[in-house]
Amino acid sequence: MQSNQPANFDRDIHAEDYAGEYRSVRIDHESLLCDSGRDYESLDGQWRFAIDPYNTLLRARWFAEVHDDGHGNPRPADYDWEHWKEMRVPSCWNTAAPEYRHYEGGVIYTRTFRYKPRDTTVGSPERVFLKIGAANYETVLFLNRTCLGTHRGGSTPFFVEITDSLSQDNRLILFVNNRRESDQVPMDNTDWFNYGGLYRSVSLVRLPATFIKRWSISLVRGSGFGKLHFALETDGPQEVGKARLRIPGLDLERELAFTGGFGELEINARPDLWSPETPTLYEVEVALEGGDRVSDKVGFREIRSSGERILLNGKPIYLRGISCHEDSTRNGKAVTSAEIEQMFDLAKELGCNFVRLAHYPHSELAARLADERGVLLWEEIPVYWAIEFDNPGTYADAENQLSELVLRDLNRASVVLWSVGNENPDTDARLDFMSRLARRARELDPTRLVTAACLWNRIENRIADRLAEHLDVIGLNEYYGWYEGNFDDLAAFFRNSNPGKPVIVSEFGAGALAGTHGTVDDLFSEEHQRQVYEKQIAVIRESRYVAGLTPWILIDFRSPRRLNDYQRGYNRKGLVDADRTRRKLAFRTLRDFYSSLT
Ligand code: GCB
Repeated sequence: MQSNQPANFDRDIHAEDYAGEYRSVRIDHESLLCDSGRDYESLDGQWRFAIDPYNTLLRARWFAEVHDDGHGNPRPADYDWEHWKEMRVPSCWNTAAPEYRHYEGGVIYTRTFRYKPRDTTVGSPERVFLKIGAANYETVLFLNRTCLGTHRGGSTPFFVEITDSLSQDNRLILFVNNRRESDQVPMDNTDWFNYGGLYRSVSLVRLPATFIKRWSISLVRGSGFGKLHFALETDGPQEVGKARLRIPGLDLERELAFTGGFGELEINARPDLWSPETPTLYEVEVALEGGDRVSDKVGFREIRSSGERILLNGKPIYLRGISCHEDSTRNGKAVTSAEIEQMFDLAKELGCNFVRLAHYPHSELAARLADERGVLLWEEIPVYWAIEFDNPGTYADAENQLSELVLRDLNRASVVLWSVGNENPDTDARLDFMSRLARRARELDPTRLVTAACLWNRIENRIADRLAEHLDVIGLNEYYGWYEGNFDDLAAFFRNSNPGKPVIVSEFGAGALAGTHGTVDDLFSEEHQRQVYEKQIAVIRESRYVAGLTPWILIDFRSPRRLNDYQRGYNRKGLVDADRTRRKLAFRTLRDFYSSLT
């Protein structure tokens, strides 16, 4: 207690700065570990759950489980973990029960688990980490009465070392808060539903004292597809040692020395190239001498831009794409692997070789499936609309989310574009903010292209955004035929623009309620949506510098901003309805266009 506090100060009810203590230990991208090929112990399943709208777990330190008044007398507790309702992890609470549908704020998840150290033959004790696949938006983590830190960002994974906090019987508490705030990324206004919850898996992983923290392998750009770059980072006391890289499919085995926990290597190799037509993946194994080992399936491909073209493996490629949200009527953002497969099935049925995963990092499973199925991906962070570009804390949050996404998916051949934002006003503060993000993406990953979905200059009716100079590919959102009524302006728009770089039309579209028919002039009819697609395609296909498109959007999605009688809480610009059963007329229009290109 501080000395200037009154004698009757009671921390539980008077301390309004209670949150600072939890936020002082940040869990960020530095926590990320390479995942693949490891044994996980799942902590998914039924947890105990309560909504905590006043953040009392944090204010009154419930996690400390103190049940006396400090003088040995019992004191009542206002929580009762084991009698709380059950909540399945992973899931979004909004879809779990009607009473939670529109809840935004703090919730408490808790469960117990048993732990016994594994017998280790290597002599050194094991280290134990928790992985949280994703929790929206801020998570404060407690194990056995101790706070282990706070993570911000609702769509990326994070890890926490729990070795020193473990006992045989353990209580884990996660305080998850999805309250929308103007200084967050995204901020409080978005055109999608703000699902809450521990909506990706929670697991435990045991590692040796020194382990492989991260590794990456990729084709060296400009090497004529004949060189691989391999990099390795270890964590633990043994900072100098040897690692072994094996790619059995290439008959390749190399030894690598690491010092200071880092090592890298260039290797002559000529793998079969990964592409949408031939999504070849190689098993890659990495092992530390006498210790840790990991493996993954990796594809090798080169992506770059040249003039107004995007080149995949040295050849121009037209990106036949579609935009997608991570949303299902049944599970919200906690999409199942079957639902992700279904999304790719629909994209494939359209003839797509490319998907824009808007507007935030989707499940890492999406990129894994895209690797296997030969779908190129645009991945994005939720720097959306008017976030606080002049707020350094907001920048730090955005940069951290970008770093977590890039580090998570470094070895995914499908991912070819990092998008640093969507539809942001062209202010000085935004230019500084987003150009720094573009630099950060390149620093973490020089092998891919950087983009953003930009707005156009409304006064001059052309592409003109100061951010463009910092991007490899300009994403362009335009809604001629929907928000902008006059189609003639669209042709003029493309004529007026001379971007000097490849452009992806990252959005166009029109709302239509599946089953609603009318004339081409009836808004929200399938016929009107189809006409918008026909007219857009007629102009876009003639453009010299358009290297691809991802119309908005594959599947209708929940949006609390959409309240007219056709919408009823859904954005209806999908080519398929929210139930994923009915294809609207425009589905065929886009499919026909894409099939004419192959
Ligand atoms: C946009 C946004 C997207 C919206 C869409 C719409 O420009 O990028 O998030 O959902 O328009 O439907 O208005």
